[in-house]
Amino acid sequence: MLLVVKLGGSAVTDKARPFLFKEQRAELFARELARVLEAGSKAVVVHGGGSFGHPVASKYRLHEGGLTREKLLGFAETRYWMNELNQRIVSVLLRHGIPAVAVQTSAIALMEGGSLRELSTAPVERLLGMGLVPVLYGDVVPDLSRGVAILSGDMIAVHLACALRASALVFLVGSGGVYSKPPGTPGAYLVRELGEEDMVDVGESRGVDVTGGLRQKLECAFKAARCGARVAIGGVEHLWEMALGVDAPYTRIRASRE
Ligand code: IP8
Repeated sequence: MLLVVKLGGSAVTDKARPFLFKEQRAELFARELARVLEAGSKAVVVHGGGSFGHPVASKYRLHEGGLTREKLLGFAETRYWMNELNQRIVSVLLRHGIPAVAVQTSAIALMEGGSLRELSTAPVERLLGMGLVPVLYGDVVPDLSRGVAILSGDMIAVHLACALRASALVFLVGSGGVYSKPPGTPGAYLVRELGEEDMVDVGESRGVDVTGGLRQKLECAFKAARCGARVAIGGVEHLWEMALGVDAPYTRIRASRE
């Protein structure tokens, strides 16, 4: 069994406070992932930008593209902070005995017009074949028509889940799943199962997020479900249940009936 897990930036950083890494949440993630690996699964981790990548990418307006000197500085600075967050996550995984190996996403990805054109899966497959746990991340990448573009971790995760025929794709989010209304508003409840046909207004994420929030995440989730992966969105504390398909409070994504 292969698990692709997207560790949302909101799960391990505080989106409202730049460069704040939630070490204890990352520790919990590592413990849960270790349990999944002990159950005999292989895993690929893809993490988001959170308060390391998004504020920098947004400061330089990288989502608008361009190749000026200023944009190139923004490209380099965003890469620097994504690498920093990646190191923090990998180091927590190593401390928990997980053979995690960073894969620099912008070196294996190419975009065109803001859409993913290429993402080489061979390096990831080689590492998986050796028994390692590749750790990729949302990143700023070259774009053939725009110069630079932001590639979200969600897009990477769904691409890998489909290309590598993963049995499960789990999105870990700070909110603990998909809610009927923005979490915290009166009457909001956790949606336990969601299909494309019952898409409701599920609200938008807060803070700076240059890659489109919850709606884009759900589109990625439905796409992966159509590829045949078991897809779930939930909190770090339920990673093991989501990976193995055991019931718990999280949102299960139902594949389209067509
Ligand atoms: O947080 C975006 O990845 P995401 C990464 O998965 C950057 O959307 C560089 C902002």
